[in-house]
Amino acid sequence: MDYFLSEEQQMIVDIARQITDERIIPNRAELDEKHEFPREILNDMAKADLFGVPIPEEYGGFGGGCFDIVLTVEQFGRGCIGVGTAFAANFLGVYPIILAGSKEMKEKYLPDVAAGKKFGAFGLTEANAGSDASGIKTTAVLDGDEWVLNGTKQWITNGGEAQIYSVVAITDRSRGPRGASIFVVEEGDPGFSCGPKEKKMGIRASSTTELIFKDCRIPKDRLVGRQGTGFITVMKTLDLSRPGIAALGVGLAQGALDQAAAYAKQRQQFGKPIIGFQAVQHMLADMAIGIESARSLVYSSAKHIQAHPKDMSKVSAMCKAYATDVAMKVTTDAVQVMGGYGYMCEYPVEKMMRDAKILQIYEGTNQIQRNVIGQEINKEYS
Ligand code: COS
Repeated sequence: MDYFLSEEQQMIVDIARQITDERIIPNRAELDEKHEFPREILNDMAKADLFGVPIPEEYGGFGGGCFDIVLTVEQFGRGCIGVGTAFAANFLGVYPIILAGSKEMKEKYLPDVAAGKKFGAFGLTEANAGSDASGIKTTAVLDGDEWVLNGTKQWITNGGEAQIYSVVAITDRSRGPRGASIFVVEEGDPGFSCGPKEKKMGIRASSTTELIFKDCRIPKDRLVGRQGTGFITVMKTLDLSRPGIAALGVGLAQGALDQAAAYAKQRQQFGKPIIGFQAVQHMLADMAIGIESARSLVYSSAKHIQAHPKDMSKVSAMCKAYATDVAMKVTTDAVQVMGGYGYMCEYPVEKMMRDAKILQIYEGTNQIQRNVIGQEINKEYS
């Protein structure tokens, strides 16, 4: 379907597509098998200036919006959402600085992020604070000119690989969500370490670790925005980032359909290619309908967010939940179309199906997305 992309948008898609075809697809099976972080591929993305896509122009970026990042990430998702997650989670780590950081903080970090020299991660989740984002226990206490952080973050994407961590900590427990603040913690800060890499069902190319703060001391000016505004910035960060997760889902589902359709054309049973059987055709047709409707919703949501940054929550949650549910269904059906071959590791669809599951879980489960949508509908009709 033609989405009438501008010349610049088409250029982003073409560059991201080339990296996906030449660098991600040929290496994805090995990265998955070895649980290997795709450092070299990320360097290629940096050389192609793709880390600058959502960074404002005055800080060395391309000044793109949510739609531009969605187009980029969709391509990477078609190749491997482990690699795509490493790329996208970098921005999740950097959005708090873009949304709420001071000019000095932006000048310090954003040019290096745009150049791909520094990489971001977002430290929100804890052992007992996942869906309940306001339940975090990590604390930050001001001691002279330094903040002292204590606590442990769990399942942090890009842990151990990033240089810049946006970490959410409680600065005033009595104020509930209004008592959380965000801090930039840098790799090498005293008292900060990362746990070992987690072993995961899928997206094994991406790194997932704990972030451990033991009397971690950071300068006073690493507070992002004003004290106590952390929860709101977290919510806005997630609103801005979730369409990227949705786009990973669209790309992944497209990659799975490409595999299933190509297989169905060459696989012969009962004397003809299985694509000639209506049962298979209907499965492929449903996959195509799901993908195109998800893509349309993700693109229009991203454009809406770009145009109406104060009205992100509902469309962001809708496209995240819908596109990632589609990705789970399509990858599962791709394995079904390919039968026994689909289940074997030598074909990519088993990995795609394993990978798809995380999309329905991270950056807010799809149940939480439906809560967000439901709350917004409740407000609209009150
Ligand atoms: N943008 C701006 N402000 C928001 C917001 C948003 N999207 N969502 C909530 N807020 C504000 C509310 O307006 C409220 O402000 P006031 O204190 O002025 O009333 C405050 O934040 C608290 O909101 P609420 O009471 O709705 O918070 P809850 O603790 O009930 O949490 C959900 C709501 C479930 C939406 C939130 O916890 C959430 O998104 N959870 C999922 C987190 C997640 O994605 N975890 C995975 C992280 S992987 S990186």
